[in-house]
Amino acid sequence: MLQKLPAEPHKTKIIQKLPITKYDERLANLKDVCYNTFNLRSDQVTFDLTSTGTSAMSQEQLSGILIGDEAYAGSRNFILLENVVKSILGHKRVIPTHNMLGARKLIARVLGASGRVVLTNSTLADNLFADNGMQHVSVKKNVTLDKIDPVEFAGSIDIERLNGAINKYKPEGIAFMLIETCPSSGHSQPFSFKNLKDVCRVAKENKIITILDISFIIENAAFIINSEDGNDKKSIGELVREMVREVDLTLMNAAEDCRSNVGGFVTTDLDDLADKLRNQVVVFEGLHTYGGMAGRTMEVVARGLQEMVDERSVCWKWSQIDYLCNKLKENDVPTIRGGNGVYLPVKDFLPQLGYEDNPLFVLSAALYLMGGMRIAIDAKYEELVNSEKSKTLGCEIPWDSFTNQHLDHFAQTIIDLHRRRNDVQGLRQVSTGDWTDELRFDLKWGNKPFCPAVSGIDEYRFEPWKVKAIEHIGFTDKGHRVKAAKEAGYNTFLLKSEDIGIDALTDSGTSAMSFEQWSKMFMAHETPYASKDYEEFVSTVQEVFGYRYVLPTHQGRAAEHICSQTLIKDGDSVPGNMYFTTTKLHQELAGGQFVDAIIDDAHDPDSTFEWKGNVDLNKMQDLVKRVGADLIPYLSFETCVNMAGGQPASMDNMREVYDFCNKHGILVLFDATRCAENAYLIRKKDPKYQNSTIRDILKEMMSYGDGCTVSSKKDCLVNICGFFAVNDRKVYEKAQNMLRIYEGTITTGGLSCQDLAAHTQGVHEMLDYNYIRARVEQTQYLGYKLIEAGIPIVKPPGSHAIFLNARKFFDHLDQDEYPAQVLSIEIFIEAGIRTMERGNVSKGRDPVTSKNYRPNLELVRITLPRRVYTNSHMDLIVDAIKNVYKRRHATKGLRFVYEPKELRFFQGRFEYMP
Ligand code: P70
Repeated sequence: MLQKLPAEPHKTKIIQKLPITKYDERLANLKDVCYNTFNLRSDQVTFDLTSTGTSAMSQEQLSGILIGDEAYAGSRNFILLENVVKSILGHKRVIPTHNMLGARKLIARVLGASGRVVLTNSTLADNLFADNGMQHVSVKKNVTLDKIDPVEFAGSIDIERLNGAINKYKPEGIAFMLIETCPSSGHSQPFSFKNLKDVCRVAKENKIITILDISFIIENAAFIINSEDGNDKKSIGELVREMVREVDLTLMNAAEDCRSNVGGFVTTDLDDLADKLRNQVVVFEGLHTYGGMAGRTMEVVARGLQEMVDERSVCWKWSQIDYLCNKLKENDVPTIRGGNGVYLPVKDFLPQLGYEDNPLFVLSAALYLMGGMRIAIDAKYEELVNSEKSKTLGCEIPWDSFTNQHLDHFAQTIIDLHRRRNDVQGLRQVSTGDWTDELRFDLKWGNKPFCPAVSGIDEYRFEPWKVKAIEHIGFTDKGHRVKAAKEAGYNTFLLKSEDIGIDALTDSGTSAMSFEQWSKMFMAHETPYASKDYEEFVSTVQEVFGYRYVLPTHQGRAAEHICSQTLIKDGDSVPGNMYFTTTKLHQELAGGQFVDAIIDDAHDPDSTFEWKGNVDLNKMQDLVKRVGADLIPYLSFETCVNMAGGQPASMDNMREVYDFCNKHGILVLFDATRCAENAYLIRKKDPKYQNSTIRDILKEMMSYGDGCTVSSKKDCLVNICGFFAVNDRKVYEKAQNMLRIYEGTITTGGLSCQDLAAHTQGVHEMLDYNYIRARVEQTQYLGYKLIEAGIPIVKPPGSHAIFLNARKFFDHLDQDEYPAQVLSIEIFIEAGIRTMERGNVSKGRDPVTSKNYRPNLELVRITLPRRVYTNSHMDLIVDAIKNVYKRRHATKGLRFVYEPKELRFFQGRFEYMP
């Protein structure tokens, strides 16, 4: 049996922004294309619900794009494809083609002949075979729509019909037998393995060639494993090979289960047939070792073929389609569960419409209008409307491209439409044309609205991006994790990444970049000197942050080093709204002393005050009184304060603090590392800003300061980079010298131009309200779910991380038994989730007494990378912590077995107390 997965067995590597449209725009777009969704442009469509060429690739597949051997003959990529076909499918010969039609073209030339018939389980005639004079004869089992159920294997061939057809047309009159895996013309229903074997036996007895279209072999195999007796112990890989062994030839559309964008091939073990096919390749496709595919495409296809039998990814697609299907069924929406998606029976949906009202096109147009979804109709019109296929509209779900939040949106749109189906009217055809892409429609009743105006997408609750590339994550069992934890000395810093399922150690440098960022990187011109990428980096930071001078640094602490050395002199006091380790260290190295100036609420994990990042003006006042403003070079003002739990400061506080500092000649320098998150929370919590853009809010925030240091590895959505920006020319010049000495040239700060280019794009993306909303709301989602479960956390939930209160969690442990360390390692052992200790271990020992500091806050930080994990992962984290909480009193404390003097949290090793 295939296991149901609660969350993706991968993380997001690269995202692409989804086009978000408004109802009125969609209505206008629909009118423009005369209600034919085929002709909508991709930037008008939020969700293309076709699986063809739209799946997310693995990062290994994607990187294959860059290692294409574009040789005309004998390319390395083809040799790889041959080897993978051998190992995954078991066939020794492969004939590459540019796509599925290329493959069918070869078949038609070699095995087809005018007047012969094609026996098949497809219910729709193949246009290419028809054009070559062949007749389509469906021998599929007859199953009425209401009886369709995957366990029925409705894609099977009816052996009686098959025998009847063989008797009628005689083996000589039959070109070949074509068996499609989960055919879309049959609502993506599978055939059974027994049926395949029976069909192939009959074909063999009659010397009829059998061809298996393996484009959806994984979905078909999954059904067999899950519901056909005697197959539940097989792996997907085994079953795929067994299925292929039954037939003479296979055909593959590589844009389906191989998850390429394009490509195809034919495979066989029959040498003379392979030779004939090869001779046709050179006529129609290309040379026999590339067949009309670029070398890079063959690389992507080969890697995809290798990966498609990965059990976990199959389990996830299975779980996703079940998830969508169950949501619809729970809401009484008539739904057929197909291998490749859910299929909506048109008649049940729109019973009031007749044939002449074009109900299939109506349903497609209505789903676009209500939810931005496109389910295009692509066929020969007359044949389609007279076929089984036209009875349903298939919402295909590509591999790994959409999250369950997207699926929730699809479900909600379909449910809404179904509830109000009586308000939908018909379309009349106003053009002629043989093909559906040529058709134009108009409303049947021009004076009535087309369909109900449900807000749907305008109030969406999903990630505003789709997944373009994924990275597989470590999946281990508990026994393995217990071992791994012991080997790592019960310290999450010492765990190997390959043993981690969900990595919530940090949000620093761990973001998924967008395709837009990658494309800007590729366009950069590398030079250590002055460059366009540097200029764009500077002008973007100037424009967004509002400061005059900008210096790139390789990351945040380099900016802090330069800022501190430039502004602080020996004996200075540097107030800040809570310390951060690197910030404080650089202030001290420059001869300053850190003074905490955050409001008291920030130190109380149970205070629910909404601006726990605020600076306490009384503390500032006291400091000025105590040391004098002359010894205070600047206030270090952190946005969304990390160590306080990702807590924001209010705009009012920033304004008042700036006024105060100005009056005393004290500069305000922001640590604006998490500034966009702070801006979002201002918009959310301060009614004065509810209609402002993130860009405007950030600009105003920064106007209450004289400069900033930033670790761009957080909000700016890059994996490396930082900067120092400041208004004062003298400070800038001093800092430039530091940059030349310590970091690199003044135009790169030691970075590559690619890094600068990715940063420029990242800064624009962080200001996108839809993005930053999804980002912060994911953290809030996790926080409130934990609160609901009664888990003690720092309140209120912040922007980048949730902090567990380990002291309360393990109330039976003494702080010197390191409860936060225990909690972080227990969460790993429970579910492979990596978090960070922020308590007694991190704080260290008092050098005078050698005793642990025993800080007030004994916390475990669950930090969320940006755009990487989904809410399904969040649910998994919550369940894991709940389980640890249940057995908390049986959990023992830890003690050091190796304790380094400095920064002991990185390298320290522990053992459980006896
Ligand atoms: C984290 C990271 C980095 C950071 C920060 C703020 C508010 C500056 C920096 C430094 C990484 C980290 C760093 C030290 C100890 C543990 C973790 N925070 N200001 O995970 O920037 O790393 O780019 O040099 O949060 O919170 P950089």
